[in-house]
Formats: sequence, structure tokens, C-alpha cells
Amino acid sequence: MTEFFTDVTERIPFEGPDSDNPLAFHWYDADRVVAGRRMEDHLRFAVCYWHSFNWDGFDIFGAGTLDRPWHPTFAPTADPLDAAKAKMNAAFEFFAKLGAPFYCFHDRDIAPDGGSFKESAARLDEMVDLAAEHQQRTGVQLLWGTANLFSHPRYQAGAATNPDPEVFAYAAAQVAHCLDATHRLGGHNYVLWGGREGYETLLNTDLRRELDQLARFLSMVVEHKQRIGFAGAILIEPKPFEPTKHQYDYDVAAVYAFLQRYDLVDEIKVNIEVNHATLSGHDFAHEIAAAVDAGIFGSVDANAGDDRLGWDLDRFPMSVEQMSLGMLEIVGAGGFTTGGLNFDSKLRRQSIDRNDLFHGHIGGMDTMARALLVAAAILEGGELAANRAARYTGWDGELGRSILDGTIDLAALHDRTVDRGEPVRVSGGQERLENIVARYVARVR
Ligand code: XLS
Ligand code: NI
Ligand code: NI
Repeated sequence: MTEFFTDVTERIPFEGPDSDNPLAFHWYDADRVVAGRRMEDHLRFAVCYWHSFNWDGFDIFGAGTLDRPWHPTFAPTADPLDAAKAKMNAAFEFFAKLGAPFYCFHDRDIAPDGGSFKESAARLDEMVDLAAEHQQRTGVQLLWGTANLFSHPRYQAGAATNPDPEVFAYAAAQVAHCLDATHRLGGHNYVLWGGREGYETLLNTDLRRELDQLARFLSMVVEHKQRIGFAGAILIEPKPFEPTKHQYDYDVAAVYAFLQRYDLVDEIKVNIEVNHATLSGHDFAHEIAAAVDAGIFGSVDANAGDDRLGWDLDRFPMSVEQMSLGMLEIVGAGGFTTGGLNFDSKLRRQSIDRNDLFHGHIGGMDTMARALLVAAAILEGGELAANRAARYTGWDGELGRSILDGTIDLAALHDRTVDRGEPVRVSGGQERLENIVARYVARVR
């Protein structure tokens, strides 16, 4: 097999924070035990096929720039399956050299559209056989598979939420096939991102019908999962907008309300993407905490946005502090089970060297590894937990308990308050707490 990433001949080593080698890990030390688990098992890193191998660097103003010789932009006359195989060789070479334990794909990332459903399905089957061999050879596992229900023109008005049941049926067939493929490859999860499950205007949209359709679609996915014996989790990926103006899966809270309404809450969890959280006006940590609280936390797409650009930029994560606050919620809740950290992250369009894909992932993995160390140290130090608990001690006293257990009512609280002075105010201490976090960020090794 001819190699693609020829500058990197060995697996990327761990060399520690003081190393100047740009093609080494400085923080991610797979075997290091942190809070009772190996780093690799905590972080469960996945490389995303889509952005890293399927995207040629095009944007709405210009053509592809990246060095992706299998892409139709650069190989317009190549046989699509040969190109897909070359892409897969390069992808698994990369996963293995990086030392990522997992990868993720859309059906169309690994197998090009064949013009008809039948031909597309046959191509997917062929590529899945090949992926199984690559997985076997490299030991890399599938974190999740997903069907692309947003790129093809047939999905212009959505897949499950399309006004035409023929499109719903097509999408259902595509998911059935992709879920089978994911099952065959031992996938740990199956993701549904509702890229076009939303709307542009109420002038042509029946919101209630579309929500009912989406719920029926998801119930069918759950039924199918059970029928084929797929043991992984089904995950919805919330995103507030882009490509549609109003997306139904706006954020974790909206997804949770939807799952409750349609009685799906025990069957489906969420895949939280950091920059989708930002776009919905939340912190990453908030979305994690909301999902943990609802019992629907599944997995994470670990990317980041840009402070000044309000779209899904999908940068590799570089902010240790932002990620530490997210990891604090994840580790505090007991860590990942089926999920992991998928780099749904893109290079910049000008990052055209083959090694840039390593640099992006090394930076992202080091950032998340350092965030894990910070989170574990904060949890072990216990100051934040003690502070938080201290704020609520009143609720363990007589008044707090009698409010919560219902022995005191509104009128009784009225009478009680008439005779009492003002409650004593105390500081929230946010700056002091932020300084504690900053201290951990600075000190962990
Ligand atoms: C797009 C989404 C997509 C999903 C998988 O914004 O993040 O990459 O993760 O379809
Ligand atoms: Ni994503
Ligand atoms: Ni995204």
C-alpha cells in the first residue's frame, strides 16, 4: 500500500510538555492513568472522516485548496470507487499514525453516491467490507456512523420533516442501510444530525406535522436498532441553525423536551458539539450539564467556533480553559460510556500541507488531554464542589426541607416572612472561583 502521509513514518509519540517537536504529543499520554482511567479510555478520541478526508477546502467563494487527490475536484475522471478506496487507505493510515482509537463517518463520506438507491447501497456495502478489513488491520474502531441526509438535492426541504412522504421513505431507507453498516462495523453509536430538519418560513411550513414526522422517523430508527440487535446508542446532535434558519433540535433542552413529548427519552441521547452550543447561546459546559441532568448525555463533537464569526467554523479546539470547564462536567458525571471526543473539526482553507492534518489533531488532542488533567485536578482538590455545596446549605436546614417536602405552603411562607428581616446576602464569589480554575490550568503537569 503506498503511503500518503510520508513525512510521518512512526506513530506520533508522547514527548511531554517541554518537547519542541511539533509532531509529538505534549499532553496526550494514552497510557497515563488519570482519575482511575487511562487517558485514552477517558478521552476516546475519534477522527472525523467528513471534514478531514472528504472536504477539499472549498468555500462558497472558491474551489478546493487542500491536497486531497482522491477528491473529484482533483481527480474528475477517476473511477469513484477507486477514489473512495484511495481515500480510505489514506484515512486509516492517518488514524493509525495519529494513534486515534476511533473514527466516524457519514455513509457518503466513505462511499460515493451511485446515482440510484440500489447502486449507492451496493457501493456502501463494498466500502464497508473494506473498512472492516482496515479496522481489523489497524485496531481502529468506529465511534459512530451516520447517514448524510442533507447534501443531496432531494433533501432540500428536509429528510424526516419533508412535506413529501416519498422523501421520508428514501431517508428511512438510507438510515436503515447505514445503521446496518454501522452495526456490521461494530459502531459504538449511531448519530442523527438534523441538518435540514427545520424550516425557513412558516409561510410554507406546518410545524406540528413536521415534528410528528420527525418523532415517527426516530421511533422507526429505534425499532430497527432493536430488530437488528445494535447495542450502541442512538444520538441526536443538536444545532440551532445552519443550514436551516430554525432547526428543531435547537439545543439539549429542546431535544429533551421533544424526546419527552414523544416518549423517546429512554431510547435516544445527545451528541453535543462545542460550537453548536456556542451558536445556541450556551457554554459548552452548560450543554453537557443539561444533558447529564436529563440523563441523555452521549458523546461530544469537540471543535470550537471563532469569537467574531457566527457560523459553524469547526476549528480544532485550542482553549484549555473552555474545554476544562466542559471536561469538568463530563468527568464529574462519571465520564463517557459509549461516547467519545470526535474531532468534527476542519483545517483552515490555507492549511494545505499534508502534515497540517496532524498538527490540527495533535493540538486538539493535547488541548483535551490538558483539559482532562485540569478537570481531574479540580475534582480532586474539591474547592469548587465545597464552595457550591456551601451555597445551598440553607436547603438542608428546616426551612429548605419544609419547602421542598411540601409541609409549608405559600400562605405559611407569607406569614413567616411578615415577621422576619431581610435575608442575608452573600457573595457569589465568581472571580475567586475563576481564579481557582486559572490556578489549576497553570499548574497541572
Ligand atoms: C454539522 C454537524 C455534522 C454532524 C454529523 O454541523 O456537526 O458534522 O456531526 O452529521
Ligand atoms: Ni458534528
Ligand atoms: Ni457542526
